[in-house]
Amino acid sequence: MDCLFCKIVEGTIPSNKVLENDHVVVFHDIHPAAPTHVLIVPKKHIASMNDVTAEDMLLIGEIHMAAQEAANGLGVQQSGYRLINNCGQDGEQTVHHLHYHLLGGTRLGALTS
Ligand code: IU
Repeated sequence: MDCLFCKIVEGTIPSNKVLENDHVVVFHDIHPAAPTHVLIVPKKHIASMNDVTAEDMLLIGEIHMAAQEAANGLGVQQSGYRLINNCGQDGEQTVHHLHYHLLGGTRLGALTS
């Protein structure tokens, strides 16, 4: 399958990983949008949020635990951070392998005002 994040998961494309376990990898985004910007990526290929099924419920929990661990390791757990999933065209999803952006290290601004 020609999927960039599958190749990063396999290690055939290098990445700057901050965490890896049996289910998830976390690595620095190549175009950081904040002082801390990592991507939390399940090893299983799931194209988007729309393709998550009941079978993936434990995996979604693993993603949240990895986000928390990465935030702690990157030193933003106490100051706070934002976890974002972009889905589909209107969500500006560009890589079609489920992933969550973890952004922090600065005040990110309110989503609504
Ligand atoms: P999106 O949610 O699909 O829009 O985010 C994809 C992200 O993947 C985006 O922030 C890119 O900068 C990032 N990325 C990357 O970290 N490494 C790559 O080789 C490529 C994209 I292509």
